[in-house]
Amino acid sequence: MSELLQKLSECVEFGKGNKAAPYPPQMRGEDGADEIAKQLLETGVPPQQILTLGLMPGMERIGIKFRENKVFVPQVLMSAKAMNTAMSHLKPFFLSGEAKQKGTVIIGTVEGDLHDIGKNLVAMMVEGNGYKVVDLGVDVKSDQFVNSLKENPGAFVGLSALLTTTMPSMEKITKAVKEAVPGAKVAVGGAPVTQEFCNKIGADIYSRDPQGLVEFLNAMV
Ligand code: B12
Repeated sequence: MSELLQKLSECVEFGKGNKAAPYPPQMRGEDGADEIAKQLLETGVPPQQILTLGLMPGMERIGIKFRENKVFVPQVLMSAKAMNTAMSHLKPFFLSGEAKQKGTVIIGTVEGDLHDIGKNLVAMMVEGNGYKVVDLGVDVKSDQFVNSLKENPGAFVGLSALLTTTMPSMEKITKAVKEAVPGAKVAVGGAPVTQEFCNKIGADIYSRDPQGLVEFLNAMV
């Protein structure tokens, strides 16, 4: 069983979705995340273990490689795709409450900003590391974040901005969220965002990559 879990983590790390997938070339013809996740469930391995001992270690390894510039956006997207394929078999168990997730993260690209590639990547990595993600999309306004936070008490909020002109929205949203839900934690990120800006607007954490956010969340739960 541990061998299969190890294999599953490699499928996520190297982006092997299913047996038919030609990528990556060194795993051609082998079972992928799809087949292995099914096999593990059929042999009675709890979904929680498949997530924490199979999928998450693979996602963590790709997150670290991405931070170290050893892999790039396309490889991370392939990993996220493999992860999602496996998750489609596990989701019914999580939705039924049979298996637990570590927490909830509400994420969105701030008002006025339509860039979502980085935000989607962060969402995938966070989900891949065992959190429920509520993705509010792009051009998200303060009241949408506040309403979602009220619907998901205790959730963590993640804001993404790619335009210098939308950074003020980040400040507006951070203030609104903290005013409406005292104690709420807000993470900020995106190419123009800096630690200094994070401090200035009173957000709780800035990270230049998804892995930094995952590590912060893991330390909090
Ligand atoms: C793709 C792109 C677009 C696409 C967006 C498609 C999409 N679905 O996202 C389109 C063509 C629509 C677009 C439109 C525009 N764009 Co544009 N776009 C880009 C481009 C080329 C890539 C951005 C990207 O996806 N990067 C890859 C991702 C993976 O990186 P990332 O977003 O930074 O995310 C990473 C981190 O920042 C972090 N992260 C991101 N979010 C978060 C959140 C949290 C909580 C955390 C912890 C981490 C985190 O994790 C991610 C992974 O490491 C950049 C230039 C560039 N090379 O960066 C310009 C760029 C961002 N765009 C720019 C501009 C000006 C525009 C337009 C205004 C152009 C125009 N005149 O219409 C419009 C704006 C539309 C709008 N209202 O949003 C400028 C911004 C300049 C500035 N300083 O403000 C840039 C820098 C180009 C330039 N050099 O001029 N754009």
